[in-house]
This record gives sequence, C-alpha cells and structure tokens, in this order.
Amino acid sequence: MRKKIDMDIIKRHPLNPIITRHDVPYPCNTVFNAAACKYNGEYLLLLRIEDFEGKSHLTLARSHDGLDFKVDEKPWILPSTDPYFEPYERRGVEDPRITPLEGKYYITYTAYGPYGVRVGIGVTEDFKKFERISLATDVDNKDGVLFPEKINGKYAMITRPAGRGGKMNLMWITYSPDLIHWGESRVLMFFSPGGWSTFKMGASTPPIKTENGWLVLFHGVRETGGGVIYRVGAMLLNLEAPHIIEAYTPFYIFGPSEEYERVGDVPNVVFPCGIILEENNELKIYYGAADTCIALATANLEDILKVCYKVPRTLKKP
Ligand code: M1P
Repeated sequence: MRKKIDMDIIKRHPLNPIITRHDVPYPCNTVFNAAACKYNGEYLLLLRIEDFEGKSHLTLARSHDGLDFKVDEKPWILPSTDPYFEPYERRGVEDPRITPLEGKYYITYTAYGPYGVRVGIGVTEDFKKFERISLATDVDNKDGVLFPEKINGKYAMITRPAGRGGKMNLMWITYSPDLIHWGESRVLMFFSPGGWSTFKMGASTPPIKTENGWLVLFHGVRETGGGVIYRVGAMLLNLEAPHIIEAYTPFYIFGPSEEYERVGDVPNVVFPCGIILEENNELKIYYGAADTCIALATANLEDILKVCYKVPRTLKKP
C-alpha cells in the first residue's frame, strides 16, 4: 500500500464531512464556513448556508459532542432589512466568526452587497436575540476576526482589505473604543516567501490566548493555471502588541487533499472559521470544504505552537 504523506499536525475526523446540505432541514445549495463556540455545555456552529439564488444566511447547529450536529429548522441571521444595513447585505451574510468577549458572544461576518464586501459586527447573549452593532469597514474589506479581550483598553480586530492598490489582499490589524469606530490600522503580515499564499491572505479563526501569544489560523491562497487553492497557516501574535508576529509558519500546515475538499462548488478549498480549545489542549477546527460542506479536524495546541517556531522568523513588513 502507498504510504500517506501528510504534515499530520492537523488530523481530519474519519467521519468527515460532518455536515452537508442533506443535514439541513430545508432546501439549500450548500453549507460551509461555520463559526464555532461552546455555550451552556453545548457545541454550537453558526453555519453559512447558501440558497438557490446564491445568497447566504446563517443558521445554528447544536451538538453534545462536537461531532454529531443537528441543524436548526430555521435560519437565525438573515440579511438585514434595517435601512442602514440593508444595502450592504443585499447579496447575503457570509463567513461568520464567533468571539466570546466580556460575557457576550460577538459575531463578525462578511456583509455582501452590490457595492462590495464589508465586515459586519453583531452581538448575542443567548443565541436567540442577535443585535447588529456596526459595519466596521468600508467596502472590499472582509475576514474580520475579533480578539477575545480588549488590548490596551481597546477592541482589536484583524481584517483583510482587498485590491492591489497598496492593500494587496493582506491581513491588517485595527483598533476601536466601541466596536463602531475603527482606526490605528497597520499591516500585519506580508506574503510568505514560498508562494503558497501570494494571491491572498486572511485571518481564519478568532485568536486564542496562549502563553506564547495570540494563536490565529489564517488562510493563504495560491493562484494557479487551474484556479485557486486555499490552505491554512498559523501565527502567534504578541499579547500586548498584536501587530508584532512572534512566530508563524511560512509554509501551510493544512491544505485540501480529500475528495470533499478537492471537489465541490469551489474546488481545492479548506476554510476554517471556527475553533474550540478543549481542556485537554485539543483544538477542534471546523472548516468549510470546497465551499460545499463542513468538516472537522483536530490538533494538539502544543504541536501547533511548536510548528510556528519551526522556521526562524523571516517575515518583513512590506
Ligand atoms: O471560495 C473560497 C472562499 O472565497 C472567499 O474567500 P476570501 O475570504 O479569501 O475572499 C469567500 O467567499 C469564502 O467564503 C470562500 O470559501
């Protein structure tokens, strides 16, 4: 038998994919890119579900073991009808992330409208009522992940301004006193030298506090003659000054290889939005595969920290 060669730090669950559109109790095109958290002893996923118009909304799924999920009968967060938000969400709400912060659960998402994409922020305390707070960025800026603590008295968020005009599809970090007004922005990471992420980079999962720094999984995109490939790297950001990268993987640590990651509406995509750190230091990573289904992978926190230090830091800011 042929030996399977894999980096093997992030391990796929053998029952993958764990959620497909056939698990959704109403008709839809696809389900992918889900945020994750634990709430009241349950695992919650906030699923991006795309309808037959190509418009996405967000629906909750619940589980007692983090593997076997039951999807709610109805969507929870639909594109807004509020006149302030509506024009910017007319084409859907996408790619949520959940950040527990100050006893509440903040949800960042991509607001997609005819003018482009923006980062939307809302909050819930009970996963019943959802209140929108702001559209935190102008257009062409997405992949917002909020830090789970204020840093030097301010909220902090990583975003991904797009476009080549100086912004270059890179991750930036930005701060706010109130989750509405954002500024003091600075670029976080330049493309890794090898080319696996030279088309785009974006934060994937909300930061997890470790002794070594804030751990963030990010996606890197390579453009090829046959289309794009979405893969995952990891970085550790300084706890007090998170624009400083303490360590990172200049190579990807997880990429599409299984059929459900290779084949789908958008082939060759693994796109984590959800991460849960268990008491035994196991990380549960929930990722969208090929923009078509949701899969689970696990990793040991120490292994991920170690791999971040494997290659001495060479990154230079642009
Ligand atoms: O199709 C792959 C991904 O493309 C977009 O990703 P990015 O954040 O890099 O722009 C998003 O539409 C994402 O949902 C999708 O999985």
